[in-house]
Amino acid sequence: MSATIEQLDTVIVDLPTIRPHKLSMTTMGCQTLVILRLTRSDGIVGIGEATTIGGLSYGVESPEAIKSAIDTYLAPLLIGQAAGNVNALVALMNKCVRGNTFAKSAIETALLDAQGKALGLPISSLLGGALTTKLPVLWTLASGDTSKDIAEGEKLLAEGRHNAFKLKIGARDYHTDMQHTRAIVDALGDRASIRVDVNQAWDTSTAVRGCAELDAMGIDLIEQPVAAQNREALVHLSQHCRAAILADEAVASSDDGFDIARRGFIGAYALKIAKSGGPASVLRLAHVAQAAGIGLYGGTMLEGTVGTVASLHAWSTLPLQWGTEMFGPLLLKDDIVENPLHFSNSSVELPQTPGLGVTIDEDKLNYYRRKE
Ligand code: MUC
Ligand code: MG
Repeated sequence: MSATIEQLDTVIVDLPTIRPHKLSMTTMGCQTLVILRLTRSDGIVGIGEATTIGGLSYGVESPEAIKSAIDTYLAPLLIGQAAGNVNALVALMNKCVRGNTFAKSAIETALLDAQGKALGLPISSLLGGALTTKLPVLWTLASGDTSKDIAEGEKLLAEGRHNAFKLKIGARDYHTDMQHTRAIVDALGDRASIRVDVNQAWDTSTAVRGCAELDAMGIDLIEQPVAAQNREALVHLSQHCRAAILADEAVASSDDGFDIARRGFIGAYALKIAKSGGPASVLRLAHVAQAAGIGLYGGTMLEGTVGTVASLHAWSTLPLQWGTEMFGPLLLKDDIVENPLHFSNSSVELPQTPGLGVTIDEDKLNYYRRKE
């Protein structure tokens, strides 16, 4: 008899960051992980994770809402269902629960982890196979202080840990942001690819001016310069900048990807498992992008190790023109897994053991879990 889903257990975990992480909409001093354990009738336990950024300041689902959506709505829907058919379970979730892609992503991850363990295959194999087992990883310089960012970049270059940096701009006034970016390009730009993420902070005319100035500085990639809804401007910028424009908040589902592509967008898409509902669901968006000639980038919602590995399994099956930013675990002071990822030479290794290839450290989980 095939295994059924017996139980879903969620805990909220708060992990401090190694330094304040400044984005246009919030400053993070801690990352909150919603950790899910899905138990099957054959005794196999799959794990999943959902993260967002800064409570409700980045996405529409808070950690508390993710936990509640799983506990109250998704768990009762799934319990008793055959556990092995991930496509059927995703279709059921999408039919009965609108949106809530962050919560669905944790569940899809746990289902794939469990099924991979049952079949003795890594998740990448369940997704059709990895093109590579080493993926490039950039680092985000976002301390909020130009000289600290330069020192951090110098140290990481000297250690050989990263050779591409993303700068977070948009929180401060335009001139301060441009001075900050220019100083970092002058200091590090001859040895590293420098990219910026504006996180929707500019109106259209500021974005036209800003992208031209960033182009002149030699910035390689400009991420989400305008509001997520401002698709016309995003398309226009993609067609007029030398630097590639990366759509992040503007593109979550494959429908978003199709609409932006059909409007004539020629940049790249930041894929994130949380935006699309999980490591299998995100591939639909990737395939739309590929059909439209749009580049691919492995994006992060600053996941811990569980969510980072889940993403890496998906990214490993794709040709990524712009690499990945799966550095989330390195931004955290501690980890809740027994076998952390290996980051070196500007890349990370994809685990090859069945499922995710990650085991929870129960003591650490207990220590950092939020006591209700
Ligand atoms: C984002 O918008 O890309 C990814 C890296 C980082 O520092 O912040 C995130 C969010
Ligand atoms: Mg972004």
